[in-house]
Amino acid sequence: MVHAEDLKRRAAAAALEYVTDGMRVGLGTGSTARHFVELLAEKVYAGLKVICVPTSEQTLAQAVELGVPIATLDEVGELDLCVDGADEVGPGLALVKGGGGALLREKIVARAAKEMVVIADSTKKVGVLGRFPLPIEIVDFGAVSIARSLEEAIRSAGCVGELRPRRDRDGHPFITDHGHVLLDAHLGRIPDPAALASAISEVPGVVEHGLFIGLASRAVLAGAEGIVVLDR
Ligand code: ABF
Repeated sequence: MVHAEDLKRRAAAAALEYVTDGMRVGLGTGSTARHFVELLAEKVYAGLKVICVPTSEQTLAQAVELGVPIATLDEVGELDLCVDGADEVGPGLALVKGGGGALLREKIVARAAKEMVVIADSTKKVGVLGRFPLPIEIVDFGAVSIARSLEEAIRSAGCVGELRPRRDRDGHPFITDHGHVLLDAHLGRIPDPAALASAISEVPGVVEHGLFIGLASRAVLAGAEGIVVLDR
């Protein structure tokens, strides 16, 4: 049996082929993106010229440590490519992201990129999104009231389930890189991701949510049988 880490690394390695000299590249967050940054660093060491924008403090630290050239998004403006992991890859390359808590920057970076390539092991591919809890980043002012409005919004989009505050390893509220809190919507299934995305976005106090719709242009999925590339 192939180990999940090997599959993630294979997906990351396959996505390297989309990176060419001179590109401005968004770097994702999570264990699969971590493999990508490691492999990209080897290419940079061998002479590839890129400038990268990390999607989290974690990825920034890794890139700096490995000598990958870094800039802020405002310094580079537009990106040629963004390579990031996902928690679920659904029909039409709609994604659930944010299990690592970096969804806000991930979405800003993905939106600023001409192309977003998702890298994952093939178990992330699903027929219906929602088994993985959907992260929702909110401000902490009026969090109880925001949560109540969110529950209504979720029901209005045809979903059932429960909202739970995300906790860190010490049991404290999880605080994002931008100082917000996260709620996880345990829904089981999301029959209409676009309807849910707009219902959530309409709730005041919501900063961002982990549904990425129309952003990924390609998914590189690694399974025991090899690499499968899906295009939107
Ligand atoms: C990030 O990393 C997230 O949006 C997603 O939550 C996660 C996937 O992590 P992994 O690659 O570790 O499965 O891209």
